[in-house]
Amino acid sequence: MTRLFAVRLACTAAAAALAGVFVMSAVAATGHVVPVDLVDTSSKPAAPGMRVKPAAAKVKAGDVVFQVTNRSGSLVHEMLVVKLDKSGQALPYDAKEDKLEEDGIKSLGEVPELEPGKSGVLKIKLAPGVYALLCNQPGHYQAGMVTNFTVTQ
Ligand SMILES: [Cu+2]
Repeated sequence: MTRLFAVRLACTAAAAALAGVFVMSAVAATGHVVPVDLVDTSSKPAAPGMRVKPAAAKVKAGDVVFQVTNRSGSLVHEMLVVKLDKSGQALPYDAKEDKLEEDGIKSLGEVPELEPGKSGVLKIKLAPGVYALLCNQPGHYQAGMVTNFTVTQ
């Protein structure tokens, strides 16, 4: 009786371990996961300004899964992925609209407007190069809501 119970426990543990392995490989197959926080002065804790904060600044080429969360207490934010020709490249700005000209930038995908506290996912295939992760809500890019993101071989 005691022995049988022990065997059953061992089987359960093995099944759980196997399930764990399957979950891990499923994640690996769908790409590198990069959590991204969108923050500003109304976030808790408060950020010094509007920022795009990826958990990693670089990732290997291939499928990338951006898990984007708007951590603002009051503002709508979004995240666009824009291919840059080189790091620090100036992007075409529409001063009237107070935002980047979306026709003039190579946006490869986005998590559109997120209300405070909301999250969204963008799955995208990225080749090696330099990218900008940015928010193009009016005024936000100028306020510093952009960061470089590097994709390596
Ligand atoms: Cu924003």
